[in-house]
Amino acid sequence: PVAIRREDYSAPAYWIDTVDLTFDLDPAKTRVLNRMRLRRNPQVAPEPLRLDGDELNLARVLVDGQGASFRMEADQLVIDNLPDTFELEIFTTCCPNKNTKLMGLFVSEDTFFTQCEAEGFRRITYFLDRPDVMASYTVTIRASKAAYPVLLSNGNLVEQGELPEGRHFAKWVDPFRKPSYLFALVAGKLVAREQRIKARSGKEHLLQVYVRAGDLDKTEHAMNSLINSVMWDEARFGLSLDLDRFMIVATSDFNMGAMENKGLNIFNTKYVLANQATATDADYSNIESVVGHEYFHNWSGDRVTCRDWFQLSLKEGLTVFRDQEFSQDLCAEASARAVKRIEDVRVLRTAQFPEDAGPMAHPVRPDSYIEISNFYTVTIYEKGAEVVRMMQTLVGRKGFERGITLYFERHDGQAVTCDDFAQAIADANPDSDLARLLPQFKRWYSQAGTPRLTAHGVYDAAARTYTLSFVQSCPPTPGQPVKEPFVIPVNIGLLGTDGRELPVQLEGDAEATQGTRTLVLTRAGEQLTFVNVDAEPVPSILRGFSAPVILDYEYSDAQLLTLLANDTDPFNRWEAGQRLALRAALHAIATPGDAHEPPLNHAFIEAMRSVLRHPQLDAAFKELVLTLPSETYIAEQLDVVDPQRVHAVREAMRGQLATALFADWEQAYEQNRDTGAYAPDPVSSGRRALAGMALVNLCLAARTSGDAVWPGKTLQRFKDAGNMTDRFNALSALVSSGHALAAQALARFHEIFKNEALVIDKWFSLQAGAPDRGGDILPLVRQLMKHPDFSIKNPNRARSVIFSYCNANPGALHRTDAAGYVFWSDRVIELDAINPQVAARLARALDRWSKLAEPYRSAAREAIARVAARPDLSKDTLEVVTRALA
Ligand code: HT7
Ligand code: ZN
Repeated sequence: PVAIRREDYSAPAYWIDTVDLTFDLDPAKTRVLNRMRLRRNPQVAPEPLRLDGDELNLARVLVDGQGASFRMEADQLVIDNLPDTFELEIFTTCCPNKNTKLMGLFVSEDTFFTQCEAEGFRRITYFLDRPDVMASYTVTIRASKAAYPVLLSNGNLVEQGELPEGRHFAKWVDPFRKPSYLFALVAGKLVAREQRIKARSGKEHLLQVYVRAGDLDKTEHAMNSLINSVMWDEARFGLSLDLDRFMIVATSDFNMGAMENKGLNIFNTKYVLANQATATDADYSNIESVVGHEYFHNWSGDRVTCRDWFQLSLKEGLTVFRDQEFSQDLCAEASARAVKRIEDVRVLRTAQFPEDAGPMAHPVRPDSYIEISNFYTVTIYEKGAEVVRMMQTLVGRKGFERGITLYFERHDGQAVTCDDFAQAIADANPDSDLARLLPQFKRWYSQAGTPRLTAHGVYDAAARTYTLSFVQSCPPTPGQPVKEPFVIPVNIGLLGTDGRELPVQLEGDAEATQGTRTLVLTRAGEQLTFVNVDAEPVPSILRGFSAPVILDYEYSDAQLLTLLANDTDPFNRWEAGQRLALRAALHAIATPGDAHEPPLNHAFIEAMRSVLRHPQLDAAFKELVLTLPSETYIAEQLDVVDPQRVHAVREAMRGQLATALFADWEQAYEQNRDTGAYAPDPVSSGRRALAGMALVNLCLAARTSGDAVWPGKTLQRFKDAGNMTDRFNALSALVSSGHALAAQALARFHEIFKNEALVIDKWFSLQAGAPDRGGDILPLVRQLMKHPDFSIKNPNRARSVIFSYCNANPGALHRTDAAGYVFWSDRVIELDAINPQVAARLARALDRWSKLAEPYRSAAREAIARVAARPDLSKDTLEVVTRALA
């Protein structure tokens, strides 16, 4: 397969102005008539028309109504000698019920759906399937009325009626020009929750959430999230809904979370369906942010789209930033905003930092790809969002809103680049650091890898100054051996040793300011001096995680304990606890001789006790502080990783916290267990999270002590719970502590929820992701795959078993007998024949193989090589395994 390179971009040789599609839906053979008006692009030297296609059966090609000569070059349909403007008619058929890739037109539970991003439209008809070709669409859908009573596409329904032989039709016109990747069609037996809303402008809109008949009672939260999203985008950025009708449809077979097709968003059921009996607080929160994310794409993605797929982060980074801000703004309390920020940073550091350090590392704006689907990554999404956030930090919140307004005014209806976005934010803020440093700032788009920022502080008592020296560097990444310095905004505050926040005054400042100050670093090394400092301070650096970097500062334990107890910045307060825990883990891993020495020291345990007992701290924040860094995050800090050692040390730490804080866990459980009538708000979900954590610890401690009281109480809680969060937390406590009562709870859970697919996913996932004890998880996973409810073809189910084991359970995957890797390679190969996108995601599970200690390293490499050697591998999977072996 050939690599597509960003530098090879050229404008299309033809524009498509209008597309008139007629679908005759039949699961086995759907007929698609595509009538387009095209015109030559005068800015490009004349060349033949090359239309993309994939797995289509071509029946007819007419140019201006006449049979035309054409040829096929690989998957492209090529037509020479075309006039400057012409009408092109193409008639094809495809097989939706054989479409296991779930790209293009497919059938899920007797309903037709489409997925066109990034390159799925070419599986529906021949087309210039690239985002800079924007056309006006008219779509007519014809189908059996009994089997497919609801017929949907983008835009407005302009006509509908009966046809002979029990068929009917609907005609949709989209008032906005759009690229093909935003096309959508849905047809099936669906029902909708509807809500009419009035926007600020006074304009009325119809909002609809379509699901299967039995699921209507699970759509209220998605609808409320949609209403909140519409209101928020108007209030925060002045961006209003531009459609009369906005539809969301849920499907249980979907490769990703959701898709922002214009006016007709298609969602994985996981991000739509919720009621308190079946969905956890985490599900509610995910639904809110994914509904928001897709809605916000209506502007950042649909109204202004990407010129080419290298610019993917233009819409994805910006839209993740917008959904993160939305979720934060919905929090009434500042502490809940901080919790959301910590959760977002945790995702970045446990998933994106490893990606940046591994074989798939790529810049936020990549330079090349073989299969674009492989680049829907945490780098494009989450790191891209951090780049946008840094822009906001550099221009201020109001300045950023001005920049967004200018961006949409300037580029409405266009397909543009990341450069265009950064330029608009800078142009709206000409006196800002961003405008001054724009070319250098844009290195965040072009350079891969996570920068390391090393800081060192020196206090001069005589001069009453405190000098911080910073050195930044960035490791080589594939194709980028050397990096230039980044612009790094560093939010900083100073604490006295008594924990009180000090005023900060930099050399040259007229006066001191209270609280956080933003330093803008630009050079490989630089020094900044604070004046009028009465005693050696404790620096609180990178508050709020103001830049996506690894910060090295040689904090003493005492300084970290001061920050943990006192920092006014909740992010750094949490971070201090994480640093202490990480330090303990790394020390224990490095000294295997001390196997019987417990990893956590007295000071750390007492600090955790203080947090747990703290009368002012929120339950949600406590839960985050008391969660130890993940095995993946710990492993990232090591040059050579023995995954079993990492697992053993972290388990020992968990056990220590469970036992040492036993009485405090009991108290935390009793204080937080009752949250009143169920509501998924941050305060009550925080209390449920802490109560759940307490149960896990109480069951874990019971395992060591042999006590039967808490496992018994946990089982009772499982049975009596009034909502899925409490029920699932109790079940998890029994399963993760390996208690004998887990078996009956699991059986009962399955019996209650056997008809709820999303809950059964949780049931599978919990078991496949459970802590390994003596190699018991792999045989269990093999058994789960034989369960009548398991199907590898359904991506959610495949993820719940196979991914939960391979991607989220390192202690169980990395076995000295290599059986975990063999299982992984078998599943990648099996999935690749069904759904290459899902297979390629699974293939990423061994990205970090080269860091592993022996015997894991050689065995993992062998497993990857085994996959790479397969003939007929999809280019999706081939790209991932080839890069892993490079
Ligand atoms: N923009 C959407 C991306 C997406 C996608 C990409 C490849 C294959 C299947 C897909 N489904 C959705 C999702 C989003 O970021 O909103
Ligand atoms: Zn998106």
